[in-house]
Amino acid sequence: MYLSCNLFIILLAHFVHAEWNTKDFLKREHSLIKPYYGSGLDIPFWQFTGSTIITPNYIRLTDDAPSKRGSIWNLMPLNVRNWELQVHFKVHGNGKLFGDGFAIWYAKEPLIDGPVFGSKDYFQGLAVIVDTYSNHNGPHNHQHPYVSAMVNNGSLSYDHDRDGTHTQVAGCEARFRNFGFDTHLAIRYEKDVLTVSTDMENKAAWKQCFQVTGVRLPTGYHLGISATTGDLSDNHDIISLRLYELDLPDDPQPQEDRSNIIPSAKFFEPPRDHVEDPKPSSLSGIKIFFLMLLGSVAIVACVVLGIMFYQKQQEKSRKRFY
Ligand SMILES: *[C@@H]1O[C@H](CO)[C@@H](O)[C@H](O)[C@H]1NC(C)=O
Ligand SMILES: [Ca+2]
Repeated sequence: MYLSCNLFIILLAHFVHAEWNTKDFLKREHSLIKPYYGSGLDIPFWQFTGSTIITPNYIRLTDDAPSKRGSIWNLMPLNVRNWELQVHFKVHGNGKLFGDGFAIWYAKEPLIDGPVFGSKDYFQGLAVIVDTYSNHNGPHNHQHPYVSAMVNNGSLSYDHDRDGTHTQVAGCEARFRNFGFDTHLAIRYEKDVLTVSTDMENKAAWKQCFQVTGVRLPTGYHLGISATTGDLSDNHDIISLRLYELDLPDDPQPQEDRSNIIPSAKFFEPPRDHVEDPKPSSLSGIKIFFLMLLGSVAIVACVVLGIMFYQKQQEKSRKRFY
């Protein structure tokens, strides 16, 4: 009984994680998993700054108090071409209004304090920004909290007044605050395709937030995560970061040296106030086909009935006149 129950749990776990290649390799030196501390007083391979505190069960980047900034950065450069970072986090607080949010970094320069959710502006690399507070007063084209990605070669500034919308490559709305269950976010970077997914509905399943192609990032940058509060605040807690090197048997692993390329994205979203895309029809192709078929049959039937009716009328009128 015990054995079969165990087996069931293992099978269930497999089912839940079926989406992930089991050969993907967890890189311990780029991950942050409980217990955080090694043998000494340091977290091996990681360094934290500002308001960050380490507890046995979570890493708190900011507490629910105004004007805090905290970060934690991986000191080992990530020399992996295709990877996935899974972030287990918890954002919670008492305020009716809350902010500002956190950012997950793959950046050239780690540990630099700054205005972009606790880190450097004009950065080089990738930022996935989890923005809980809407700063702009103009018309909204999305709700907050909002998850977006920004790819920067060092020339762009993150504009808080517009919530970064004019420099983002893509984004999606997401709700995750004050939930009683676990919330996760995954950043997958595979063959220059960037996919951000969330697991925030207590379903133990990933839901795609957005996917963009043509994102070029060099190897050798640093992973990090930072958070900030302003007038409004929240607890920004990280429970774990897991970095997987992706196992891509079909990828010939081009020998291109990626260490010196400049971060770039082929596509940027058009600036704010763009017209929302029409909602995709919920009808599938086959349903549309059958509806059209039904429609044509109805039209043919109407025409036939019309002709018959017309002929009847003609006959009647003939009878009347002759
Ligand atoms: C950096 O990015 C900006 C904006 O996307 C672009 O105009 C510029 O040419 C880029 N510079 C380099 C050196 O790639
Ligand atoms: Ca904001």
